[in-house]
Amino acid sequence: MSSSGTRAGGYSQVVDMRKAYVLLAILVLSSVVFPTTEVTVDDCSITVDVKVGFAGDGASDEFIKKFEDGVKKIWQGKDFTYGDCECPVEIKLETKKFVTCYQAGKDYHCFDVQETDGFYYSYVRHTLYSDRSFWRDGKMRAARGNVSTSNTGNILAHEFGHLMGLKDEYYYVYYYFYVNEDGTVASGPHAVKTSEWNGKKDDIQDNAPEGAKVVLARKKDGTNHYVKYQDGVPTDSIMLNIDGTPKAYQHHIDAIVGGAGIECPDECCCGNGRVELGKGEECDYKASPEGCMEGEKCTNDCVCEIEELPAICGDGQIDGEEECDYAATPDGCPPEHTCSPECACFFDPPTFEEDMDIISPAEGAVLTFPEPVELSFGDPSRIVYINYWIGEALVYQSEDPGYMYMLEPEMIGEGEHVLTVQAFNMEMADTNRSVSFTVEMPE
Ligand SMILES: [Ca+2]
Ligand SMILES: [Ca+2]
Ligand SMILES: [Zn+2]
Repeated sequence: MSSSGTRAGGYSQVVDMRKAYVLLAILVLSSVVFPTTEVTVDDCSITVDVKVGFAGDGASDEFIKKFEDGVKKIWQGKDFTYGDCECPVEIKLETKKFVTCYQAGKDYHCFDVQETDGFYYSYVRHTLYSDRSFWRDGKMRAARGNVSTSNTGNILAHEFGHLMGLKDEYYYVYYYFYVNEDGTVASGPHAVKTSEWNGKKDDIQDNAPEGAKVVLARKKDGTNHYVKYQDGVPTDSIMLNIDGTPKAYQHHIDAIVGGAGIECPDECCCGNGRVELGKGEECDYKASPEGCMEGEKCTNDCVCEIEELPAICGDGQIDGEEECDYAATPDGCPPEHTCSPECACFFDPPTFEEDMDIISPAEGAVLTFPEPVELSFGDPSRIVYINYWIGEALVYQSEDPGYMYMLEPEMIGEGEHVLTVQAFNMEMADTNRSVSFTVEMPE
């Protein structure tokens, strides 16, 4: 499989009973947290955090860099997604150097790295190959492994796959024939998985034709098993083949994230470009068509809403972004503001000419007692002084704020009169208001 004579290999763990009890005790004690590999979902993003330690002669910074580069090439920056909603999946690696893997404890997976130029089997010793689940609440317990400095980046990326719970996608098989006593072959080649050989050995022997015996096919190197690839897996899958340019595939991500029991939340489906009515969506704003009825629009929350027509300035309706509409009554602006042709309010105080009114005396009033003239000003600061006229006579000039003037019936005399109030501004422009009144003298 590998031209360098190095193979990424699985490993079946064999422990004696005493060790098994120790292992069980450790598992019970550490069943709360297994933080070496952890899969978490935050909002709609899924992260796989893997913590890997290195110990041994070959655990140099240079080797760790090679490991990181191998992982990067195969597993990182790949736009992986998970689930119907296609939540983005990111794989992160944290590395640390230890004196021994014992020191790495439960917090890190750990590889013993051998310094060598030659042949070396790399493997991960893991509960992966037992029936017991290695995931607890999206967390995995620490695995131990062996690698060497002669391993390629691809091999290291393959072993890294095991640290995320992936199994090998190749397996070893025995090929055997039934051979007659005279040496002639009684059957074509048969195959059985290496792991099954011991259990089936007797059956295979029993099924031999009378007088025939089982002969194992032998490879040139003297071993008698061959590598088989798992059906349906692409031949350049990293968990199957470490030669050439292997890749990580979607089925790996499904196995990692799904195996850890993580789900991509249904609400994450909004915006993935597919309308998913069963996942709380009425529509999807990235889909085409969006899935709404005519005249409706899909919101960012994937709900259909009646599409707002653009506001038209001057149509007499204040709508949309319009502050006001100059053709509407009222136009929608606050007092002393006017609606512009662009339907925005602007400050528009009354002009000087519009600025004054006589409130009292009222038109046609009858005066018998002294009465003050009451004026109103929109903006008194515009007025500098005021002249009061009775008929043609200037009777009073006021510069005081308030501009008070008292009408005295006795001084004015009986009969009809016209009061004219003449206001001047700073530019000496003037405006005036008049009112008619009658004076009646008390008897
Ligand atoms: Ca969707
Ligand atoms: Ca309008
Ligand atoms: Zn492997």
